[in-house]
Order: sequence, then C-alpha cells, then structure tokens
Amino acid sequence: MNVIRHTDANFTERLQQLAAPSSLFDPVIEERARAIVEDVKIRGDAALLELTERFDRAKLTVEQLTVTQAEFLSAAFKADDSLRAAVASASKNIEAFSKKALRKNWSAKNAHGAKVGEKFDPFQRVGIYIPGGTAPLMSTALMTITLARVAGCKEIVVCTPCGPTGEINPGLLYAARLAGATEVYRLGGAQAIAAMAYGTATIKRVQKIFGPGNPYVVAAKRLLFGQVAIDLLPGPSEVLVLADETANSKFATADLLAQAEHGSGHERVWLVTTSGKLLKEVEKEIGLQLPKLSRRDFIQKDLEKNGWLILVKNLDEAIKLTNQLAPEHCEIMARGASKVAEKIVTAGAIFLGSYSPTALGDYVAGPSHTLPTGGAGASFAGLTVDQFQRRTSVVEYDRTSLKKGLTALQKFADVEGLDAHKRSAEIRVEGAKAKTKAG
Ligand code: HSO
Ligand code: ZN
Repeated sequence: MNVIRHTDANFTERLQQLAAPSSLFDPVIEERARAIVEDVKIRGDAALLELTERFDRAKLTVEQLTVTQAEFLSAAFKADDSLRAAVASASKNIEAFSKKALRKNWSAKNAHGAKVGEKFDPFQRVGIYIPGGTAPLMSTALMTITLARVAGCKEIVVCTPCGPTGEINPGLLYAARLAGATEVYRLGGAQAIAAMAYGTATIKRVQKIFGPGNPYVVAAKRLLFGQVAIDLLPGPSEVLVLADETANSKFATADLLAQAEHGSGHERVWLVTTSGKLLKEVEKEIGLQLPKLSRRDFIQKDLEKNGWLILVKNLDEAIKLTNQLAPEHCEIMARGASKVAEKIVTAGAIFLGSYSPTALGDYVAGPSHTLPTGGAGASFAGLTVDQFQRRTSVVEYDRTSLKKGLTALQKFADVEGLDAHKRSAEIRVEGAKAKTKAG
C-alpha cells in the first residue's frame, strides 16, 4: 500500500499525479480491438468462431454460440434454494429501484399556450455484455438485464464468454434468464460487441449496447459508438473511503480489500482520511485481514500498484481530493456523513455510514453496480433504467398558439436567412383554416 501524508515534501505533486484521469485510450489495445471489429464486420459468424477459439480456447460450432432452452432449464435446475433466495432478494431491490427511476411521459403548455412534452419508449432490442474473467459476475447480469426488462425492452440479448469446453457458469445463466434475458450467446471480448453492433447471421444487431468489460470490450464500445448507442465505459472497480477519526478501521480496511480483489490488475482503492491514527490502524489491519482472503495474491499485487492511504489536513481537503479522483464508489465514514455527501459530486455511488459496505451496492441494495470508473465520474453517471428508454419530444400547436409564436419565429428566420422556414408558419395563419385540429 502506498502512503501519502500532507506533511510530505512533494505532497501536492503526488496528489496531482494521482488525480490525473487514467487514460482509457491505449493505442495498442485500440488497434487490436479495431482489427477484431473489422473482422467481425466482414466475416460475421466465421470470425466469431475463430476468435472464440483463439481467445477463449473454445472450439464451437455456429449452433453452439446460442445458449439453448435446455441449457437454461438445466441451469435453473442446478440453482439451489439459497441461490434462488439470494437472486430473489437482490432482484426485488433492483426492480423496485428501477421502477422509481423510470421516466414517464409528460406534457405541459408552453408560453404560447401550445402543448409540448416528452414520451419514452423502450429500445426494442438491446445488447448486454456480461464479463467472464476470474469471477462469474452473476450480479452483473441482474444489475443490467433487470433494468432492460423494467424499461420494457422486448428483446434482451446477452453475450458472455464461455470456458474452454463452452461452459457458462450456471448461476450466471440462471440469473440472466430470471432477470429477463431473451437470448444468450457464448461470446466474449471485442468480438461480442462487434457482433451486437453490426449483426451476424446468428446474432441480429441491437440498438444499444450496455455493460462492463475488459479493456478490449471498452475499446470496441468506443469504436462502435455511433454505429450503435452505448451506455458508458465502466472499467476496473474502485473504492474511496473518506474517513475521519470516528471511522472503524476494520470496516474501512475490509472495504478496500474487497474492491481490490476483482483481479483485473487495475482496481484502484484509496483511503482519504483526516486522522493519522486511523491511517496507521488501517495499515496494520491490512496485514491482519489480507492473509486470510482467498484472492490475497490478486489483492496484494493490486495494492502495491493501485492502493493508496492518504492523510489530508482537513475534511475540506478530503472532499476536494475525492471530487478530483471521481471514484466509482465513495464510502463516507465520518461525522456528518450526509452533509459531506452533499459535497461529493463526481462519485458513481455514495455509501454512507459504518454499515454500508460497497459490497451491498455490488450485490443487493438496488442501484445498478454498473458505474463510471477511471475518473469518468466527472462526466458520466451510473447505469439507470432510463438509459433503456428512448426519449422523443412532442409538440402540438393550434392556430391561436401558432399566432403567439409567429413574431419570434419570423425574427429567427430573418436572422438566419431561411425564408422557407418563415413561410411554413405564415402560410398557416394567412389562408384558410386547416381542415381538422390536428391536420
Ligand atoms: N464492484 C464491481 C461489481 C461487482 N462486485 C460484481 C462484485 N461482483 C463494480 O462495481
Ligand atoms: Zn465489487
């Protein structure tokens, strides 16, 4: 773990280095992703099979790309009562949270007396990427697919990489199906994103792609933005614990270790504290807690590179630094936690008090755990149900309201030199009335 104290000579420079946004744009990865994307665009399914063999070491037939009904049934059969109960408990919270956040149609009168409003329709066909990697992210299936279902998306396509024998974790399959996936494909990496964006003989193209992934997935999503809509670019997990001397060092340590265990090698964790005593305690606690964890090797490596214990002068500095870092998760274990939270404006998610570990947000609390990382919180927010809704604005004037808007419209058209625009309005108030109200 790296330690920085405000008493260090180069404190400010080190903080600045730390807060420099981590670049999403690795040119080498981007070039490789581009080659994969092109290959899938040109050769479709044939490319998918070759790439799956190369990257996932699975030799599949075209038919095997698609997870069958029988496989869903078998996954459901394997799910024991405790797994079912856990999935149900999380789903209930995720669903309720999403329903609250759904955007609803509205209309109102504008200053001309005309009706204006917005209507929201679900994307018909969406694609969701669920990463494979060192842990089967069953929770990610719930935290993305559930939102698509609540929004009303009819076709919910899921791509997730398989193991060398074509296997997909049955818990993940069970959760994906229960959450509302209508099609699941054994397909990972940049090739999955390309397949969903362009379509192949097996996988029909989607309108919008969601979900976290490794750097190749992220690169492919960036490259394909515009071809399809893209949600955000979530990368490796992060947590920042903002703590004063009232924080429990055991709790704070456990939460830092938890997000460092994901295993991509790029997870980032920070303790930002006003208390030198707490910092020392956390250092000691890491030594006590780490050896007992099964993924200690991942965690250890990650902490050496990306783990920071930072002692700042006061709470204002802690808040400022937190906002600069824009962490995916921000835990506040300090006096007046909710007051502090009001001033945190770049975190993906905030966890208040001693009893809200980030793991609750990862699994069961309700908000989606798909959140901005790598400093992207300054510009992006986490995944919400309304990102599965397409918004359209609606305008309805009648003759009276049109007359009210006319003078301003004429002026704009004059300034822009667009007289056909002006005529299209004038023609309606000069001549005979329209035959019907709407037409
Ligand atoms: N911390 C991850 C989500 C996750 N954690 C899934 C455990 N499983 C990104 O927010
Ligand atoms: Zn996590």
